[in-house]
Amino acid sequence: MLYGAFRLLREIQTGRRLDDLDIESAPALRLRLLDHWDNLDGTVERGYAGPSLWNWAKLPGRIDSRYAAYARADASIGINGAVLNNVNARAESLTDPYLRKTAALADVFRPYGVRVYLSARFSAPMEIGGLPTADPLDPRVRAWWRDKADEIYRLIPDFGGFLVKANSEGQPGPQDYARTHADGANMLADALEPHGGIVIWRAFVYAKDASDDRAKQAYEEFKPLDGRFRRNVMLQVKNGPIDFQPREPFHPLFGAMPKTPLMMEFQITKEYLGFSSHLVYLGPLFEETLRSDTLADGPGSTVARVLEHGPAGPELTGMAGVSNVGADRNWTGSIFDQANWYAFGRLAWDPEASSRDIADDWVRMTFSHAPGFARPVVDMMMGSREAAVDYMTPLGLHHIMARDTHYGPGPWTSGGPRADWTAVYYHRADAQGVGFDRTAGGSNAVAQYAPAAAARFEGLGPGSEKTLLWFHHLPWGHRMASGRTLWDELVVRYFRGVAYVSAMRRTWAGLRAHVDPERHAEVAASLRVQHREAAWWRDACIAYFQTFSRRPMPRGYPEPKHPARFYEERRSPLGADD
Ligand code: BDP
Repeated sequence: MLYGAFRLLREIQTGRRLDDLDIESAPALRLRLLDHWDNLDGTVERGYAGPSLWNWAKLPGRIDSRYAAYARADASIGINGAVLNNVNARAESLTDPYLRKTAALADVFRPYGVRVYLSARFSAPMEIGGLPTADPLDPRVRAWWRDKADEIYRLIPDFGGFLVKANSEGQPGPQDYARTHADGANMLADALEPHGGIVIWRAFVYAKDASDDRAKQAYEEFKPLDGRFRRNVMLQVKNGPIDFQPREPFHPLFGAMPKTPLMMEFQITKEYLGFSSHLVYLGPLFEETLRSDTLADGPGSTVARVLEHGPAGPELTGMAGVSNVGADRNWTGSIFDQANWYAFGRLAWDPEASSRDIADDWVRMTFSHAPGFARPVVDMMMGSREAAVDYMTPLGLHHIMARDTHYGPGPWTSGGPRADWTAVYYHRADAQGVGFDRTAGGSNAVAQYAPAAAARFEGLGPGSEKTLLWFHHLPWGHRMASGRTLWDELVVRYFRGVAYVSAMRRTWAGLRAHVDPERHAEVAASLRVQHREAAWWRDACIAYFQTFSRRPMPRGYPEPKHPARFYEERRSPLGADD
């Protein structure tokens, strides 16, 4: 009834005919979750929409009316679960006062079919339980988690379960006790099982002593554990093997874990895609991953199919999105970022849906049905992600953003605590060429894919150009499908990305008559910023890579205004005069 009501509203709002309404629709995935990276102090990790929506200090006494509005928005696009706290979790969220706050939110969300989940800190039995260990095989630890689960379900009978980031980026986990990820996940699963709860264990791990290639680590850790998890454990895998980059190949665990239910983790908040100041519609990114063919089980074993047909049956299927919601008045930091929340929900319901159709619905419901409006706006949105790839990380480049903030260019980033937190580790530019060799002659990460998929990535033809420098280190003079050299092609792509943003500004300026002045001006201002910053990315990256290639700009393309050093020293976005 709930979803039917919202679907009817959508038909009305998008102006479809209602007289012969006859729609059947059921979600293809059972768990459609938002992961909030919200901290108990009100900050949001990688959040660009203001502080957290959850006012922990005032809960449970004061219930902000926006909690219901949030749950209603989730329900309207089929989202049925929310993990309330950051995966870099604090044990406090499992104490009695915080569980009561969580229960108050659960009460508000329940009528909208949204269950609450919590990120669980693995060492909580020590930090708030007074135990000397968090070893998952220690009977006291097991008993502590069982009691904790009982306590939670007394307050929240439909509690969804735990999300866990363990032994990753300094978080505690079972490996601290020489136990495996399966030992840790199964211990929590046993505690939740009597109540019907589940454990969502994250595959985003990479060891302290980096192996030769960070992209290989999740597979190396988890592939041997396939089939070793309890029946109520899901493994949550990021879309790509590194970390939510503008473009990554699909994660090699998809298709490689036939005995383990896998859940997709997308990032809706745009940590690496210009925060909430760049207009980047993520629908095509999500769609590209979901439609990638793992070829693990013959042609057609797309990532979407892997998610839909998990080994545990329909009950344990799902998709999670790292939320972009905050306390900003527009919820997501910008109006167009609402489309990313929206597209996530629609694709979690139907991973085979078209991101263009979804954008079209969103535009009509958000702005206007006027003829001549939706088409150009949808076109503009559909190309916006490719444009960001072009002006940030074309041709398979990745992880060349500024350190820590992850905002703006930083291809020169080197040194510091770990090589795999730098940019030079990933692009490997030298006088000969650029790119990370992940073929058999290099790290051989490509061997983690099914042979037919690996062969595709190993190819150098036009079909592999999108991930070219992800898998190959190639000479600057390498001949591309376009007939240009790699160096020239790189420059052309950087310019193409900036030109797209300039075209978006023109399109938007021409649509003034269809949008109220406030929203029109807000988007126009933001596009202006994006334009300047796209040029910043372009010029900084070209100037930097030119110090290695030592090649001239292709004919008709101007040199960057400044030498590479200028961009390196100047870490903030460029001003109008730069
Ligand atoms: C990276 C973020 C970091 C997160 C981590 C994760 O930079 O803030 O904690 O992923 O997913 O993207 O655990």
